Amino acid sequence: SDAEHRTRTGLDPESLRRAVRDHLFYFQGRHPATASVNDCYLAVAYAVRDRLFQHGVQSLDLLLHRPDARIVAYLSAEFLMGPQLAANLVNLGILDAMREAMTAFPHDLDRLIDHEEEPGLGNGGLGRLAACYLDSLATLEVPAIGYGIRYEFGIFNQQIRDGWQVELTDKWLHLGYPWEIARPERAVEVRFGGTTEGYTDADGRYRVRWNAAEIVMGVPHDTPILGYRVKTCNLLRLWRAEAVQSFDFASFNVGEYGRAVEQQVSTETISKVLYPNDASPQGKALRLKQQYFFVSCAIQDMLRSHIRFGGTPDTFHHRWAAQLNDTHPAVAVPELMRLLLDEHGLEWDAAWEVTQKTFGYTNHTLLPEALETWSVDLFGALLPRHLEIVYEINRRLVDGVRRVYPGDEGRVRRMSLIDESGRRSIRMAHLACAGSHAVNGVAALHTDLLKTQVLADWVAMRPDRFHNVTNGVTPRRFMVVSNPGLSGLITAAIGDGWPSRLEALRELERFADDPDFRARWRDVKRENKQRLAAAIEQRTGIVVYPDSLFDVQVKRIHEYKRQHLNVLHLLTLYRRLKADPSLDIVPRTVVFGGKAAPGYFIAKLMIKLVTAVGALVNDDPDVRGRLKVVFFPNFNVKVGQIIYPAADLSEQISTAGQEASGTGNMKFALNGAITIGTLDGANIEIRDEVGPENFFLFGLTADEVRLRKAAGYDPRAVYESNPVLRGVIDLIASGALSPDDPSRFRPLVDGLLWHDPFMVLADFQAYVDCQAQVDALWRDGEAWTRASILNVARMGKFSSDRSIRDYCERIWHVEPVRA
Ligand code: 26R
Repeated sequence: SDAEHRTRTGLDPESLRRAVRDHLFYFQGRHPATASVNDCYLAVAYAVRDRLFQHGVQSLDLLLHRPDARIVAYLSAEFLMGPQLAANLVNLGILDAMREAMTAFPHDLDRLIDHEEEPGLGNGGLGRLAACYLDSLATLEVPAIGYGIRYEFGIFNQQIRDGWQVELTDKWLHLGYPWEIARPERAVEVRFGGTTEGYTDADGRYRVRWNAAEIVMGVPHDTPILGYRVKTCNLLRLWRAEAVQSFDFASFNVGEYGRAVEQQVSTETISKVLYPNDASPQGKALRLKQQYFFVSCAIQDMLRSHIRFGGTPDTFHHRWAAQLNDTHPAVAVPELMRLLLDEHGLEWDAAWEVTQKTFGYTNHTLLPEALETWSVDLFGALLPRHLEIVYEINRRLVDGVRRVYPGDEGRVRRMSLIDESGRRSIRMAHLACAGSHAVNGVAALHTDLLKTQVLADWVAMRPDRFHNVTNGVTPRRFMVVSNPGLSGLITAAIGDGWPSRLEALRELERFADDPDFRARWRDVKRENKQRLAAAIEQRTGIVVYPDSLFDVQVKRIHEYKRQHLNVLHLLTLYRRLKADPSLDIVPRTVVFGGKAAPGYFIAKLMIKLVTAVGALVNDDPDVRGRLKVVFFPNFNVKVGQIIYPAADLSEQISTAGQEASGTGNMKFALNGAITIGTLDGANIEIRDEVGPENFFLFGLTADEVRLRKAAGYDPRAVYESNPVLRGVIDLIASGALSPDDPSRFRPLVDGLLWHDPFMVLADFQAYVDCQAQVDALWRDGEAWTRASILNVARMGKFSSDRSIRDYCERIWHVEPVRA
């Protein structure tokens, strides 16, 4: 009936209210009056999901009638999606309607939004970028599927106990995840191990058969991805590993129940847990299994659908543009080759052309320890057929290099897919380059360094395949959802078109000198800071003052990101105050947040150092509350949504040349924070856009870092010659921050004094001087506000919509499909 239909699709408060009541009553067996917060949350989520699927079915219908349309497959081991409820309500345009609908229930909408737990299926930048790109693809009406792994346990939850990080299992599924739908009927089989054998087929052609030792089922779980105020609804398709049969009756019958269950348990470990490393890969067999598992599921799924829509294997690339999000899915290259050669009977050259035209590869890091390699032995044991294919790709590659550069065996060794020094291993970045028609970096400097250093040999051979696509973030989540105050103010000034046309923010420039507008701008920031102050007190017990300068560094904890440089500045301020308690200083609240990889000792020590500095300064009577140091626990997307809107100063202080792009830098600036940063990653482009007078720049350039190292950098000499630096280093070394264990921070101090690979000491004085400029601008509240407004006004370039347009034009050659 009509009324029933509206209960599933209606967007007005009354239909929504009916929909929520319906779900509560008939699906959860709850009476509205006694429903718990989780009951209400699930009911609202299901009501919203109905509306998403309504759009989803329409999107699919559209594709059915457009078999010529090219679809993007974003292959990523990580998708850091963040909370879904508020973002979906915003994209559907029913946030207010739902808020009104929920007045009839015992828990209001904001309580439910706050209750939602996020699926933390990613480590940091790379996984969150994938999520922003899904939002933009849908918003730009480009058909797309994100393919990944449905980890049962995502990134660990971080607790701080006695100032140290403690890791807890992330049980994101424990209360039920309402946004996905399992599709067991679309399961595929993935094989591992065994041997290969050659044979001659009916046409007399030599073929290869893979006799695998193990079979696993991949079961897709789909989450609808709706664009902002459009009808396009794409898909995030995550694969869960399951045993082929849950009981091995043969073993069961002879009484080997244990063996049968063991088999099932071992199969299901494949999608059990996300590896928390955000830097150095461990050559773990399970990780390679995860990678091949989801990639094989994805490629089989794509081929199946291509053929069902009437395509043939040799036109696969007409239908699909597949992006490799770093090298984690690079085994897709030999997997597509295997399917085309062995299962669909294509010849090598034809299969190779399809493969290269299908894939693009994005590099996300230059850190040498993060460049993936797999030992040939492990790879061959798990994927014997793929190893043969990798060897054949390499044979042809090496032939090509020798043709172009006869006699240059050094170049052959450098470019080979196989690293022959030491235990033989496969260089996954080289495999990804070989199998792709386009390779890109994620910010101008990063692409430049990629081209001139890490992949220089590849550029020499195929210069036209290299591109830059500077990262971006979605303004829907990181402005509209998380900062309603600022968004409302902007909309009142320039209209409501900016969230999907972010360059329109430039119209704010004419308000930068309007005293009234500035005052309202400050009011919004203050409210956001109050909200954060409350969260800080609730989670850490530390009281902070919203009138102080909120100075924030949130990101994974890593030496190259230099949280310890920030700490050295704090101790500099502290020592000044101790020397002269009546000193007139700018009150600051310095907030840190971020997870350390569980096995990364120095990173965990850096967290302890921050909390130790907090313990030292926060209640010191000489400080009188003018310096507060907070470590906000368990930084994730949800916490970010509280923190970014409340920041005055954004710390982007990595060693130049180390941070590929950074995306937190964009989230801060879009929320009116001013950046203090180095010429690294996308900072450079942010500064170009907002203007050097609205950006606090300090530190060595990437070139200077390189030259200084080449000339023999001696951190000890810097220490000896700078009394302020000596003061703070000595303070840490003295044990005053760790009376219970005076030598606790010795490893950190010694690392800085004797090695300092990230040039912390070299940049120390420039950083402290630059912070003094920050103070000076802060003291002029009007000038600060003006710079804040101009930052937002000029950040339009950093919408992920712009990034996705770049990918569509330069790399994927795909077009929107409009309803
Ligand atoms: C374990 C191993 C293979 C591994 C290494 C590195 C796993 C995950 C990573 C994470 C890296 C690739 C990452 O997140 N890189 C970040 O990508 C962001 C999006 O492009 C950039 O903004 C950020 O600068 C970069 O560090």
